[in-house]
Order: sequence, then C-alpha cells, then structure tokens
Amino acid sequence: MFQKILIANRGEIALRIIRTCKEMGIKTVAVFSTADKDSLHVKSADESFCIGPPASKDSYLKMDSILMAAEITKADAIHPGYGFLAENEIFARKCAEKGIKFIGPTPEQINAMGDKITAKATMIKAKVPVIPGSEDLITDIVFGKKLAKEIGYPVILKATAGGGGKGMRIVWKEEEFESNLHNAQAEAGAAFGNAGMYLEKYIEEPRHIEVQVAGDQYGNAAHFSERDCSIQRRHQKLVEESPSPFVDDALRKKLGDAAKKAVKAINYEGVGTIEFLVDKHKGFYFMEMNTRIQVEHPVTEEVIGLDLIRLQIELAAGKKLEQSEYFPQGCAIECRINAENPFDNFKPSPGKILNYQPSGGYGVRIDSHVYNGYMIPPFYDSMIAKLIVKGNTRLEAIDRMKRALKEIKIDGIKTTIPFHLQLMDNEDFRSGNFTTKFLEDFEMSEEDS
Ligand code: MV4
Repeated sequence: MFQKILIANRGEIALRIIRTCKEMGIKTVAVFSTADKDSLHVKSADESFCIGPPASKDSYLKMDSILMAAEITKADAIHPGYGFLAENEIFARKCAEKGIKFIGPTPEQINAMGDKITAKATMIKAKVPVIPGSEDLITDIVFGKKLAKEIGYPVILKATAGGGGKGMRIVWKEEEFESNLHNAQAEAGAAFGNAGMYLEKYIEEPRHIEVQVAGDQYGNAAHFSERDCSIQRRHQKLVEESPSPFVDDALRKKLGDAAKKAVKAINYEGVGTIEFLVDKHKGFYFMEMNTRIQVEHPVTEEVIGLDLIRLQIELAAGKKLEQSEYFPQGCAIECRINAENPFDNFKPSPGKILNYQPSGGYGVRIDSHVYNGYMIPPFYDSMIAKLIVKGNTRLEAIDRMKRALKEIKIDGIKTTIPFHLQLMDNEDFRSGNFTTKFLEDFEMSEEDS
C-alpha cells in the first residue's frame, strides 16, 4: 500500500480524498494556489505545498510544479480527483516516468477513451451498442450529406476530441448541413486543437444514464449500478440519483453487462463511468467513458455501501475485484449546491459565506469544503457543496432532501438551493417523468421576499 498520496486538486474532492486516506492510514500532501491558502484541504492534509498563483493554468494544471511537489515530499502516488489533470494522458505518463503511481487508468487507456471516434470503434468491436453514425471523420461535404440522408435527419455533429457537450451541432435538414459542419469544425479546432468531426443520428429527448464501473490489473471488471443524470442545464448536471426511475431490472442487467464489456475491451484499470443515452423505447447506446472519479460518485457510494475513493486507491495498489460483493440497496439523490443565482439564469455569485449551518441527521451527507466565513474564490467552478440523501424509496429520499435543503443556512451569496426545493415539489420530477430536455422547459416560480 502507498505511504503518502499527493492530491492534485482542490475543493470538496481534495478533502474527500484526504478523508479516505486518513481512514486508510496513508499520509497526505495537499497542493494549493495562493487563492486557496486558507482552504480546508490545506489544513487537513499532513503536508501542503503552494504550486502557484490563482489561475488554474498556473497552479492546478501545472504538471511540473505538481510533480516537483510530489518529489520533494516523497509522495509515492498522486490522486488527480476530477477535472484539472484527471484525464490528461501526458500527466499520467509523466507520473509513471518519475516512478509515482497515478491513481487512475494508464495513459493508453485515457487515450483510448479520450478520442471519441476511437472509443466508438472500440465499443463496436466489443459489441456494445452505439448510436448509428459515421465510423470515420467527416472530411468531405458530399460524403457527409449522403451519410446524413442515409441515417435520416435530425443528425448531430460531434467533435472527436470533445465530450460533455462542447463542439456539438444538431442538423435538422440538409440545407443546414454544410454551414453547421464548418462552424462546428472551427469551434472544435479553437477549443481542442483538433477540428475532427463525426456524425450520429440525433436521439430526441433521451435520458442520460451512466454506469459506475471498475477494472482491476488482472482483467476483472465490475459495475456498481446506474445513476440518472438527466437533470442538467447547459451540460451542467444539477441533480443525480440512483437507481434511475426509468430503469427496470431487465434494462439494469443489460446496461451493467454492456458497461462491463466496455471495461474489459480496454482492460481498464481503476474506477470509471460508462455514459449511455437511453431513448423512450428503452434502447440504450454508449456515448462516452469518463476515466476518472466523478462529482456524483457519492450517489453510488450510498446505494452500494462502498467507498469509491478507497476502491481507487486499492485498485492502484493491486486489489482484485469480485462482482458478487456489490449490490444496490435503497435510493440516493445528490443536489449540487452552487454559488449561483437560479432566479437570474444561474449567474455566478461568488463572495463570503456567512451564517453557515449545514444540515444533518438520519440519511443526510454533505460533501463540502466550505465553512462559516469562507471566501469563494472567483477563479474556479461554482460548486460549494454536494447534498446527498439516502432513503428506502425514491419518494422517501425526495422528502428527506426537501427537509435537508430547508435546514441548510447560507447567507452572503445566492445558491441553487431554491431551485432544488422547487424541483423536489415538481410533479414530473416526483413521478420520474423527465429527460435531458426537462430543465429547458422548467420555469422557476417567483422569488419570495
Ligand atoms: C447526443 C444527443 C442526442 N443524440 N447524441 C451532450 C453531451 C455529450 N456527451 C453528448 N450529448 C448529447 N449527445 C445523439 N446522437 C443528445 C445529447 C445531449 C445531452 C446528453 C446528455 C445529457 C444532456 C444532454 C443535453 C443536450 C444534448
């Protein structure tokens, strides 16, 4: 087992990882930018190391500073958390070159899933269902239009270097194909330095359902049930839950089998997520794989009764997986509490947190790095806490969530709490009747004063 882990991240996930390391008797090193010098991840780690000024590119993304911190503190492993360097193939390789274990997949596995056309081709070979579309890059307009006609409009153009919604264009009719392709190529080129685009049938009003998976160093794979992440706004997830109210036992089995096939196809090592689009007929299609721990991992932890950060660390140290050890029980929901104003288009609302009182009690968990008097820096994302509840049934979990949302007190900033409270009372949400389109049509009722 590792003696000392450097956490190459900040905020709640850095604290989350440090907590598990403490339980495992592993020493921790925090890295921080000058904007985070008073952060809880810095205070709770055994050692800390300043890696630069506030901007991410000068601190949390600076590979050489982080690697130097690991060498100086003699850390034998690095946990990247999510975001920042978590899916950076070059960073994973640099860690290996220095003899420091990157807690996650190999550089080759990151690369196999990072390029979306390659990932899709790998899934086709592994007999995992994919969305009908082009098997190669679209370089020729005439060929692209011919293929789009065969697939049938609407189609969607996606960047092979993209993911999470960046560099996508829906094309409703042939007249719009050429201009959309040019615009999407330009956008992808600027955003990723790779203008490569591919084509798919556009699935209207799908659900976003993802399966938590893991693979060990011996070729074994396991899945840990699904999460429904359909409640998103502009590709930002706001609520995640497990199990999905749309998934029945037959579909759950199919999703789990497909997800395990995907893991085995690339001999994946570590924890990861297979994202599926599920259509109204319960047809499901591989969309992409996230080769990192995700924000919403606690939802799975609560239904499986499993510390996924511990599992990541154990897998990196050579643990063998056994599917039969894991089965879901009950319902868990997570609400992301962001420093944003839901009455003003979710506009960021950084500032100082005053009169903070977290909720607690039976079935309630808060993963957060904030405290009373904490100043939210404007340089990073706006998530300040994850409120996770567990119940025996979905409605029990929803009502517990309402109670816990009302119990939290946060002054000084605007948060997404009023949004979540209105959502928990929405009849379509309560009955499980929602798709990824749900929030486009959701209207907040007036702010009470
Ligand atoms: C799609 C799609 C419909 N059809 N692909 C958005 C994020 C990126 N991972 C892929 N996305 C989509 N791909 C086909 N062929 C609809 C979306 C999509 C979406 C997916 C999941 C969650 C929210 C979404 C919101 C808009 C569009």
